[in-house]
Amino acid sequence: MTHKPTTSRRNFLLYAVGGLGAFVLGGSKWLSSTSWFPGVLQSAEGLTRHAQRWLGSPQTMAREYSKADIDPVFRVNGTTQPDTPAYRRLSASDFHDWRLEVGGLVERPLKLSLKQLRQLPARTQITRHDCVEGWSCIGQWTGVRLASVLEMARPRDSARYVVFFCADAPGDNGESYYESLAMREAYHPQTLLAYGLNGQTLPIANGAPLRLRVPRQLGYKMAKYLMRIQVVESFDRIAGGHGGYWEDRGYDWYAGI
Ligand SMILES: Nc1nc2c(c(=O)[nH]1)N[C@H]1C(S)=C(S)[C@@H](COP(=O)(O)O)O[C@H]1N2
Ligand SMILES: [Mo]
Repeated sequence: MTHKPTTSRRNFLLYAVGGLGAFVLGGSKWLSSTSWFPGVLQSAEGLTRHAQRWLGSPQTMAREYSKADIDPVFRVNGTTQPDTPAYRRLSASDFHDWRLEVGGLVERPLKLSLKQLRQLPARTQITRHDCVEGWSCIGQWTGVRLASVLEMARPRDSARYVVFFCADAPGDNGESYYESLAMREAYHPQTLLAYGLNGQTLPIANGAPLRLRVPRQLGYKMAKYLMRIQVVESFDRIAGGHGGYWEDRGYDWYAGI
């Protein structure tokens, strides 16, 4: 598999770490007053210190586009309708009973409903999706930063990767789609757990109820139909051991563009 290099991606802006600090501060006030996750964000200062372990130096931002650039129909690819009884049951009730599980090397494992995720501070971004197959598409994504969810779960010092497990098993051997990101990419301000596309609820074909958006990476990294997130030190013993469904089939794990 070859990666089509994209040349129009050089319009990078520098991201200042302070930006996330300010966001976290704004969010913590609200969070500490809710009952569904009491006392989790003790102080904004502690929170920022915690995140800083993973943030490191400033990161580049993917280009963000204007509303006029949005493609009227966002193309779909890979699984467009997970074909399992469990997923069908969840979608039949509009994902009311769906929960995002967050576990592994975290101090506080979580189970988050869509409602809870929607109550967290939201981010909307218009970015371009590049598939290795050679097409791209611009869409407006709305969701919660993965950083916010990780801040609540509090990854342990040994954490190195975040692994995303999906509801669909696209292959003929029943292996589920999954993906992984390094902690630094996971905390990137544009890395979203998205529940909205172009101002609407995320359609099933594009990964409802929740999918990953990592705009500085190729399309296959952006896991759809998220069910579980696991923080790990190594993905050696997960599925084929290469950190993703397509990586186990020969794609590069690092799919930066
Ligand atoms: N769970 C899951 N996630 C997935 C896939 C898939 O088949 N299953 N395909 C990937 C690929 S190759 C691409 S290009 C994008 C397609 O997302 P879209 O359907 O919203 O265009 O999802 C990625 N994430
Ligand atoms: Mo893709």
